[in-house]
Amino acid sequence: MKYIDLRSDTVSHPTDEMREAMARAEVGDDVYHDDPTVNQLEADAAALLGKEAAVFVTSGTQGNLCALLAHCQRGESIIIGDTSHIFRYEQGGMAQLGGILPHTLPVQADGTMRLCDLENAINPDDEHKPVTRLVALENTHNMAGGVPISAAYTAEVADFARRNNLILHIDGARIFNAAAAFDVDVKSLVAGADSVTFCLSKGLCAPAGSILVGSKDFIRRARRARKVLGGSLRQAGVLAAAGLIALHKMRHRLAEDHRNAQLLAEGMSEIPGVALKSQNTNFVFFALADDAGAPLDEFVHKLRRDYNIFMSPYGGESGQIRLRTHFWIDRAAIDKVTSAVSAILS
Ligand code: TLP
Repeated sequence: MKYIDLRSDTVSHPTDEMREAMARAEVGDDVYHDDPTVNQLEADAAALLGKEAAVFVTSGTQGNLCALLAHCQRGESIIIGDTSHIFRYEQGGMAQLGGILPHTLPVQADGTMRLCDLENAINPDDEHKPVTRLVALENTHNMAGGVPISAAYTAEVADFARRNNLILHIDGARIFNAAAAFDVDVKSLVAGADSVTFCLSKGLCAPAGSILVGSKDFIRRARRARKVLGGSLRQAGVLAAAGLIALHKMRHRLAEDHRNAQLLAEGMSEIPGVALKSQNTNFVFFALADDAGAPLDEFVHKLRRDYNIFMSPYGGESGQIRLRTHFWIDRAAIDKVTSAVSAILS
């Protein structure tokens, strides 16, 4: 990349190996289940997460929406974190298109919801209330700063869901970052979940596409939801070919992104005028100290104009800047970033 783009891991480009595999991909019409590359990707993804079946979807947003539409009826309610991506950044698709009501709970600093809050959020069998159908977790938790959610906590929520006849869905857009952070088999992080969405783009570098996994019957219903959302692709093998490399190769290098995020955080924290806020997995957040002498927008503008470095002012009033490391951010890029920030703030 000619520039250093830290705004998100969604900005990562496909690797050369992916582009070559895409050019060579065997394809067919996936609506007829005829695309061998998509079929391979779905089978491998289901096996890797320990579920019966999988469906390739266009995006994380579509995967989450297909899951909710397949699990819930109109007028039903789901329990979900108030800072979850599904609630905050997916345009309320569940309500717009599925008539599903979100019952939000506060997300704690570690990305979890308290079990007592979960218990209290289930509606009684009362004709005044929507039926509570599902609980959703997010791993890693984006707005909590990329914090990974442990297998132990997920198992507790899965147990809570089972006891109360609820479905557990995980928005695991970055579930492989969580697996890398804990150095565990990803199966352990999703063992009790009925469905999981994860992204092949973002840190895994595929140009597009996500996967939704679950039981065979659930995936059959999710495919129907994908169709009505216009997400059923034809010769999608060209994308799935990159997805296979994401799944089998790129997930093994995510710990390197986490180490780079740590180096970036350390480097930034030594610069006068920078107040480091947090670092988890591949996420780094910082603010400018009051005496830094540079308003946030001007700082971000100068980095882009003078150094080709892209950063994202995050969350408006929070006054923070969010950085994400990914495949295209190496150690040399991190050195360039810390030098540029020092120069601007000096
Ligand atoms: N998140 C994007 C933006 O939409 C905020 C980002 O830059 O982080 N779940 C989680 C936890 C996500 O972070 C995202 C993307 C999604 C779902 C949606 O994935 P896409 O963009 O593929 O629809």
